[in-house]
Amino acid sequence: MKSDLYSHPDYLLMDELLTDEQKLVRDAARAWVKKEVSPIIDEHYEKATFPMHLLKGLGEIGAFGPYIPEEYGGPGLDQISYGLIMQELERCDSGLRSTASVQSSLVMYPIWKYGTEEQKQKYLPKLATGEMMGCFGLTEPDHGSDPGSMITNFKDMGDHYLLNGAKMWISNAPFADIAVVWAKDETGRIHGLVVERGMEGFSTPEMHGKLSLRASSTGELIFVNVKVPKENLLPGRSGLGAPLSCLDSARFGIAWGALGAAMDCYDQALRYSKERTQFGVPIGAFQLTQKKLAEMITEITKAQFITLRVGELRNEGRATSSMISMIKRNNVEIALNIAREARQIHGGMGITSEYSMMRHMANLESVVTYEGTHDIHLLITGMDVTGIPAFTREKP
Ligand code: TGC
Ligand code: FAD
Repeated sequence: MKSDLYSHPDYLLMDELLTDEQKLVRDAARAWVKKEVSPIIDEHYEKATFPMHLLKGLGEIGAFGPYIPEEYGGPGLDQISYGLIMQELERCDSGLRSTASVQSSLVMYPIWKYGTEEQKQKYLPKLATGEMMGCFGLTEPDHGSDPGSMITNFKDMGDHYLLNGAKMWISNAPFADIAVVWAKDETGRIHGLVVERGMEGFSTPEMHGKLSLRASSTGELIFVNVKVPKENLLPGRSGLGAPLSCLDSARFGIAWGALGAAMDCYDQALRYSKERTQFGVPIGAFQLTQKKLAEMITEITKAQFITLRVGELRNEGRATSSMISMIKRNNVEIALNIAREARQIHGGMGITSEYSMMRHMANLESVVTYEGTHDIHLLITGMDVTGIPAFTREKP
C-alpha cells in the first residue's frame, strides 16, 4: 500500500497566524485522512463509488457543520477551522470535500439560518454526526448559471404544498435522506423546502459517466406531485438571495479545499523532483523544473494569505459575497494550473494512480464549474468593481 507522506507547504510561516485550536482541528483532520482515506481513495475513484463507511468518521472530525453551535450538535468552531478541515479533505480528494461542504454549507447552514427551532432540533444533530445525510437542489437541467429562472414550483394546497419539477447535478442526491430544495411559489418567489426520502413522487436517480469527481455521488432530484408538509418550508428567508447566501458559505469552503489540492500537488512534485534522476542529476536541478516549483509555491503562498484574510473577515461578519467569489475563482484556477505542472514534473508516472495529480486535475474540472463557473465569478468581481452587472445581454 502506498504511504501518504504529505506535509503542507508554509513558505511565509502562516501557521504562526493560526490559533492552537485551529491547528489542532487541522492536524486531527489530516491524521484521519491519512489513516482512513488515503489508502482507499483510488479504488473508490476508479470504481466511481462514494466511500459510505467514512460518514461516521467525517462527523467525528467535525467535517459536518464545523461552525454549527454545540446546542444543535455541531462543534461550534470558527470559520478558519471550517476552512482548514475542507483543506485537509480536498488535499486528499475533491469528492470527499464536496460531500462535507454540501452537508455543512448547503444543508445544515440553511436549516440553521432559515429554519424553525423545531426544524433545527429535528435535523441538525443527526446531520452533524452523519447519521442523516442531505443534498441541495438549486441547479436544473435548463438553469445552471442562471438559477433565478428555475421552473421547479410548489402550490399551496391548504394543508400541504404540492411540489413539481426536477433538479440536476445534485451532489449526495443518490444517498441523501433529505434534500433542501429551492422552488418557486405561485407568485414566482423562491423558497427552500426540506424534502424527505420516502415522500411519494420524489426520486433521486444517480448520474453516471462522470470523468471527474468520481468518488462523489451525483444525481437528479425528480418531483412529481410531491406532497410536502407545510412545516417543511424554511420560513426565515425567501428570494434568490436565500440559496445564494448558502453558496457564500460553500464557496468559502471550496476556496480552502482547492488550495489543499494545490498544496498536495506541489508537495508531491517537490519530493519527486529531488528523487527522480535524469542525465545523472535530480530533475530538481534543472532550471526549468525549479521555475515550475518556484511559480507553484508563489501562487500557493499568495492564495494562503488571501484565503486566511477572508477567513478572518468572515469570522468578523465582514466578508462580502464578492470577496468569497474572488478566492473561490482564484484558488481553483491556481490549483488546476499547479496540478497540470506537477503532473508534468512526474513525467509518465504522473498519469498513473500512483500519484494524485491526475485525479486532482480531473476533479478540479468540476470544481471550476460548480458553485459558479470561473467566468461567472469573473463577472461577480467585475460587477463589484464597476457597479454594472454584465450577466445578461440583449437577447440576440
Ligand atoms: P441578482 O439579481 O444579482 O441577485 C438576486 C438577489 O440575490 C442577492 N445576491 C446574493 N445574496 C446572498 N449571497 C450572494 N452571493 C448573492 N448574490 C446575489 C442579490 O442582492 C439579489 O437580492 P435582492 O434582494 O435584490 O433580490 O441575481 P442574478 O439572477 O442576476 O444572478 C446572479 C449570479 C449569476 C451571480 C448568480 O445567480 C450566481 O451566482 N450564479 C451561479 C449559480 C451557482 O453558483 N450555482 C451553484 C449551485 S450549487 C452547487 O454547485 C453545489 S456543488 C457542491 C459541491 O459538490 O461542493
Ligand atoms: P451553464 O450555466 O449552461 O454554463 C455553460 C457555459 O456558459 C459556462 O462556461 C458558463 O461560464 C457560461 N456562461 C453562462 N452564463 C454566462 C454569462 N452570463 N456570461 C458569460 N458566460 C456565461 N448544483 C446544485 O444545485 N447542487 C449540487 O449539489 C451540485 N453539485 C454539482 C456537482 C457536479 C459534479 C457538477 C459538475 C455540478 C454540480 N452542480 C450542483 C451544478 C453546478 O452548480 C452547475 O453545473 C453550474 O452552476 C453551471 O451550470 P451549467 O452546468 O448549467 O452550465
